[in-house]
Amino acid sequence: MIPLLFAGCGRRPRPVDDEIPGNRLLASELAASVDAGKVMYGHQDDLSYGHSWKVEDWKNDDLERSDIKDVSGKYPAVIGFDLGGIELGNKENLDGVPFDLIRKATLKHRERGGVVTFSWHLRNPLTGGDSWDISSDQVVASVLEGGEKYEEFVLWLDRLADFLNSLGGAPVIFRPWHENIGSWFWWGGKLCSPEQYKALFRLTYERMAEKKVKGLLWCYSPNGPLSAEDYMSRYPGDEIVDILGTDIYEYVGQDGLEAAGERYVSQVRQMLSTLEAISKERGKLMCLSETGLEGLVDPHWWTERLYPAIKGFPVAYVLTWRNAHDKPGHFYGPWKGFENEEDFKVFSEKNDIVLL
Ligand code: BMA
Repeated sequence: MIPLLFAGCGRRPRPVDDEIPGNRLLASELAASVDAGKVMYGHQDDLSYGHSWKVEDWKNDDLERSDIKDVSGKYPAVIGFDLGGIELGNKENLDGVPFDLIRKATLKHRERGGVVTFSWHLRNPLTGGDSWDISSDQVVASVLEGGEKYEEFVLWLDRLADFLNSLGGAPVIFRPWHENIGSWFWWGGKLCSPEQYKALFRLTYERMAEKKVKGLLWCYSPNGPLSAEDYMSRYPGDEIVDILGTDIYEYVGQDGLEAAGERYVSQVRQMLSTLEAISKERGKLMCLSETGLEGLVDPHWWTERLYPAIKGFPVAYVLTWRNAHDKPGHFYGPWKGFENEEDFKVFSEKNDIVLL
């Protein structure tokens, strides 16, 4: 549980524990921003690569390039990185980003006053496949205490803890076991019971505490939209979770772009209104932990879709997914020269949207 001091914003005060001041500070920063009616804009992998470039020599690179900055003149307030691969002791994550670069970028962004969030697309400990390997529904069972992969999984958690400890207490948002109601990751809805899922989350939380990892704010982020009941069906508990998140993307189907955009706005608003009620009741922060439209095929996506979707909700941040440097159509943020640059600029200059 993260100690929080919320001044008169309807959230329940929580006890203060001076041993872990970093996460208290970060939570207060997020709460203050929400209370001021602001939403921080975030982008995945922002300082490590962009649509057509990547940092080659992280040691000698100041990590000052950003697709978002190229377009808007400012850095995203929130940057996401993925820790997939840390569990194996790899030097680079699953997308080829060195963990040393992630550490350097995290500290740099933090110094700049920004917020960093980590997701974890880790390997499948039972089959040896990746996060998306759903060939067995025994994986979560196998890593819980008494399971055949328990010891190995604890070693994976310890490697994660070692990396987090190497940040020297810099506070970050940690968002493991995401999109867990859908069934595309080995910890997904049809791949384990709610009790097994909660036990997995708890094991992760407790192991980080045992390894004395400081500075984590824990985010729970099922794929939305969902009813409150479905959202809470695998909720690990108020004593663990600090931020209620959700991942919702816009998908263009047979009915075309216009319908997809309208569906997206309505799904996001429905989910955020559900989250607002839960977060008020439980004294939690909330965010749109992942979102976007692949390839930004709507030239007015920022001002006519994302902005109306989040307008008026107390979301601490929204994060659009990565601009892959090696897959030309796989991008969710603007980049210099792309047609919806101007629309992003207008979005980024709104009074309630925060960049740095
Ligand atoms: C997914 C895609 C993949 C990537 C993964 C982890 O959504 O972007 O290409 O490997 O996230 O970053």
